[in-house]
Amino acid sequence: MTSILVLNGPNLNLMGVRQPEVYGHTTLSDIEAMCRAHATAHDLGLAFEQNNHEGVLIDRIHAARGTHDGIVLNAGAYTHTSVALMDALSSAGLPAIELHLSNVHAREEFRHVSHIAKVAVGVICGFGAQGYILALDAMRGHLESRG
Ligand code: DHK
Repeated sequence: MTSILVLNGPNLNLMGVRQPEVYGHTTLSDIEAMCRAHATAHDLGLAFEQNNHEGVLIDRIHAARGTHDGIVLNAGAYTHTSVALMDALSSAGLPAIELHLSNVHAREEFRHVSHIAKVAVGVICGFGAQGYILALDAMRGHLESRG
Protein backbone atom coordinates (compact mmCIF):
# COMPACT_ATOMS: atom_id res chain seq x y z
CA MET A 1 0.00 0.00 0.00
CA THR A 2 1.27 3.47 -0.87
CA SER A 3 2.14 5.37 2.29
CA ILE A 4 2.49 9.13 2.76
CA LEU A 5 4.04 11.01 5.66
CA VAL A 6 2.37 14.37 6.38
CA LEU A 7 4.83 16.32 8.48
CA ASN A 8 4.00 19.62 10.17
CA GLY A 9 6.55 22.00 11.60
CA PRO A 10 6.67 24.73 14.23
CA ASN A 11 3.59 26.47 15.58
CA LEU A 12 1.18 24.39 13.52
CA ASN A 13 0.02 22.71 16.75
CA LEU A 14 -1.61 26.09 17.52
CA MET A 15 -3.80 26.09 14.44
CA GLY A 16 -7.34 27.22 15.11
CA VAL A 17 -6.07 29.56 17.83
CA ARG A 18 -3.13 31.22 16.12
CA GLN A 19 -3.96 34.16 13.80
CA PRO A 20 -7.21 32.61 12.52
CA GLU A 21 -7.51 35.43 9.96
CA VAL A 22 -4.38 33.97 8.30
CA TYR A 23 -4.46 30.27 9.15
CA GLY A 24 -8.19 29.65 9.57
CA HIS A 25 -10.28 28.17 12.39
CA THR A 26 -9.60 24.52 11.63
CA THR A 27 -7.38 22.79 14.17
CA LEU A 28 -4.54 20.43 13.32
CA SER A 29 -6.58 17.56 14.80
CA ASP A 30 -9.43 18.45 12.42
CA ILE A 31 -6.99 18.37 9.52
CA GLU A 32 -5.55 15.06 10.67
CA ALA A 33 -9.09 13.60 10.76
CA MET A 34 -9.78 14.94 7.24
CA CYS A 35 -6.52 13.42 5.98
CA ARG A 36 -7.20 10.06 7.66
CA ALA A 37 -10.69 9.86 6.11
CA HIS A 38 -9.28 10.77 2.70
CA ALA A 39 -6.45 8.24 3.03
CA THR A 40 -8.89 5.47 3.99
CA ALA A 41 -11.19 6.32 1.06
CA HIS A 42 -8.24 6.12 -1.35
CA ASP A 43 -6.52 3.12 0.19
CA LEU A 44 -3.48 5.11 1.26
CA GLY A 45 -1.29 4.55 4.30
CA LEU A 46 -0.84 7.76 6.28
CA ALA A 47 1.37 9.02 9.08
CA PHE A 48 0.49 12.49 10.37
CA GLU A 49 2.93 14.26 12.68
CA GLN A 50 3.77 17.67 14.06
CA ASN A 51 6.89 18.86 15.81
CA ASN A 52 8.28 22.25 16.76
CA HIS A 53 11.95 21.21 16.60
CA GLU A 54 14.05 21.30 13.46
CA GLY A 55 16.23 18.33 14.47
CA VAL A 56 13.20 16.15 15.20
CA LEU A 57 11.71 17.02 11.80
CA ILE A 58 15.02 16.02 10.21
CA ASP A 59 14.95 12.69 12.10
CA ARG A 60 11.38 12.06 10.89
CA ILE A 61 12.39 12.73 7.28
CA HIS A 62 15.35 10.33 7.58
CA ALA A 63 13.11 7.66 9.12
CA ALA A 64 10.60 8.03 6.28
CA ARG A 65 13.08 6.39 3.91
CA GLY A 66 12.00 2.78 3.53
CA THR A 67 8.77 3.40 5.50
CA HIS A 68 6.85 5.87 3.33
CA ASP A 69 6.65 6.58 -0.40
CA GLY A 70 6.33 10.35 -0.25
CA ILE A 71 6.37 13.30 2.14
CA VAL A 72 3.96 16.23 2.39
CA LEU A 73 5.78 18.88 4.40
CA ASN A 74 4.42 22.05 5.95
CA ALA A 75 7.69 23.15 7.50
CA GLY A 76 6.17 26.40 8.82
CA ALA A 77 8.81 29.09 9.23
CA TYR A 78 11.63 26.56 8.70
CA THR A 79 10.60 26.62 5.04
CA HIS A 80 12.23 30.02 4.75
CA THR A 81 15.34 29.33 6.83
CA SER A 82 16.32 25.69 6.92
CA VAL A 83 18.99 24.41 4.57
CA ALA A 84 19.17 21.42 6.95
CA LEU A 85 15.58 20.39 6.17
CA MET A 86 16.26 20.82 2.46
CA ASP A 87 19.32 18.56 2.78
CA ALA A 88 17.32 16.00 4.79
CA LEU A 89 14.74 15.79 2.00
CA SER A 90 17.46 15.34 -0.61
CA SER A 91 19.10 12.65 1.53
CA ALA A 92 15.86 10.75 2.07
CA GLY A 93 15.42 10.52 -1.68
CA LEU A 94 11.61 10.51 -1.42
CA PRO A 95 9.37 12.84 -3.42
CA ALA A 96 8.19 15.76 -1.31
CA ILE A 97 5.45 18.35 -1.68
CA GLU A 98 5.83 21.70 0.08
CA LEU A 99 2.56 22.79 1.65
CA HIS A 100 1.30 25.99 3.28
CA LEU A 101 -2.10 26.98 4.55
CA SER A 102 -1.61 30.61 3.59
CA ASN A 103 -0.53 32.07 0.26
CA VAL A 104 3.02 32.86 1.33
CA HIS A 105 3.60 34.85 -1.89
CA ALA A 106 0.92 37.36 -0.88
CA ARG A 107 2.59 37.89 2.51
CA GLU A 108 5.88 39.37 3.77
CA GLU A 109 8.86 39.17 1.46
CA PHE A 110 10.83 36.82 3.75
CA ARG A 111 8.07 34.23 3.22
CA HIS A 112 8.69 34.29 -0.55
CA VAL A 113 11.97 32.44 -0.02
CA SER A 114 11.76 28.64 0.22
CA HIS A 115 14.61 26.18 0.64
CA ILE A 116 12.12 23.30 0.56
CA ALA A 117 10.75 24.20 -2.89
CA LYS A 118 14.20 23.65 -4.40
CA VAL A 119 13.95 19.92 -3.69
CA ALA A 120 10.17 19.47 -3.86
CA VAL A 121 8.09 17.97 -6.64
CA GLY A 122 5.75 20.93 -6.27
CA VAL A 123 4.27 23.49 -3.93
CA ILE A 124 0.67 23.96 -2.73
CA CYS A 125 -0.21 27.12 -0.81
CA GLY A 126 -3.14 29.39 -0.08
CA PHE A 127 -5.95 26.84 0.12
CA GLY A 128 -6.10 26.53 3.91
CA ALA A 129 -6.94 23.14 5.38
CA GLN A 130 -8.14 21.90 1.97
CA GLY A 131 -4.51 22.17 0.81
CA TYR A 132 -3.72 19.01 2.80
CA ILE A 133 -6.23 17.02 0.72
CA LEU A 134 -4.91 18.60 -2.48
CA ALA A 135 -1.39 17.62 -1.43
CA LEU A 136 -2.40 14.00 -0.70
CA ASP A 137 -4.06 13.77 -4.14
CA ALA A 138 -1.07 15.41 -5.81
CA MET A 139 1.34 12.99 -4.15
CA ARG A 140 -0.87 10.00 -5.01
CA GLY A 141 -0.96 11.13 -8.65
CA HIS A 142 2.78 11.72 -8.69
CA LEU A 143 3.55 8.28 -7.26
CA GLU A 144 1.09 6.58 -9.65
CA SER A 145 2.57 8.34 -12.67
CA ARG A 146 6.03 7.13 -11.69
CA GLY A 147 4.67 3.56 -11.52
C1 DHK B 1 2.99 28.42 8.31
C2 DHK B 1 3.85 29.14 9.07
O1 DHK B 1 4.00 28.88 10.36
C3 DHK B 1 4.62 30.26 8.50
O2 DHK B 1 5.85 30.46 9.14
C4 DHK B 1 4.82 30.12 7.00
C5 DHK B 1 2.93 28.54 6.84
C6 DHK B 1 3.51 29.83 6.30
C7 DHK B 1 1.52 28.24 6.33
O3 DHK B 1 0.89 29.08 5.70
O4 DHK B 1 1.06 27.10 6.53
O5 DHK B 1 5.40 31.30 6.50
